[in-house]
Amino acid sequence: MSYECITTRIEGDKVAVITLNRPKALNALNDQLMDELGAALKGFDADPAIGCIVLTGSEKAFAAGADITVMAKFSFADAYKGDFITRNWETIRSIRKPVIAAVSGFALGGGCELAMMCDFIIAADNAKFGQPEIKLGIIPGAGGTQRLPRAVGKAKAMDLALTGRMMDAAEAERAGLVSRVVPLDKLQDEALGAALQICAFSQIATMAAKEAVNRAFEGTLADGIMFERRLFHALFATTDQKEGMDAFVNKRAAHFTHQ
Ligand code: CO8
Repeated sequence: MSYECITTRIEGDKVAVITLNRPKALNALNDQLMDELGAALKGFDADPAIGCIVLTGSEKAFAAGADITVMAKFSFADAYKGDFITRNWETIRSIRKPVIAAVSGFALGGGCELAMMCDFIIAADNAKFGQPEIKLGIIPGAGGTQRLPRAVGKAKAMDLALTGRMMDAAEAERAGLVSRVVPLDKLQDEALGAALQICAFSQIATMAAKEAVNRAFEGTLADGIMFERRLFHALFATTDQKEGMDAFVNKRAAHFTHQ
């Protein structure tokens, strides 16, 4: 499939890399980009050869937000009926394989929200995160007021949403928004390395781990603990569990078959 606003490639036969590609607009999100991203994510999620997906942008921008030139003319009816850029948002949430955001440069507004939709964020040292919508007379509209406080706590989320200031990579790591910060020239290798590491594990186990961790954000602690327990028990029905534990006991490397 050919795309105009993203590019895709496969690394090591098992990692899908999706690159946002609207360089002149700092990868601002529009419906075409989001439709293409949704289609690519769904395709890779359904491809049994793919174990992990990396979502990235350019050195200057992961994504500088939703496309302001499109939104500038919107009436309430346009925004409400059109569901601009968010009509595909749930697609991202429905992806069952791990998705890593590799962020360099600006991740602002919808760009920050898109990064937060991924399972974890690896940032380059030049990354800048923020929800600057307040400066445009609006508020975050794709989960920023909900996911950011869950990631960094109320105080910092309020600060970012109310002042519109940007947070650099070091602050984002301290706050818990990103899992690792690496020099810009190491970002792609670091994300690919993490993705390949994930691919080497049982795909059933990585999917279950993703599902269980996500439960921590969407329900009560008691529900989440029970959900985790059930998945944990279910994994003893897999060949990969037998292989993983046998390999440990016999001091050899495990070879998972994703069964
Ligand atoms: N939309 C459209 N174009 C953009 C955007 C954007 N979000 N961001 C940058 N661009 C364009 C610029 O207009 C410029 O285009 P041109 O060269 O044609 O003038 C080009 O990208 C380069 O940008 P700058 O010259 O501004 O580059 P700088 O390095 O000087 O500044 C910044 C970079 C700081 C990132 C600056 O471009 C900026 O502030 N951008 C806007 C950031 C922003 O406000 N983002 C939030 C947008 S609102 C949003 O995301 C809401 C999401 C809600 C989703 C739900 C919808 C229903």
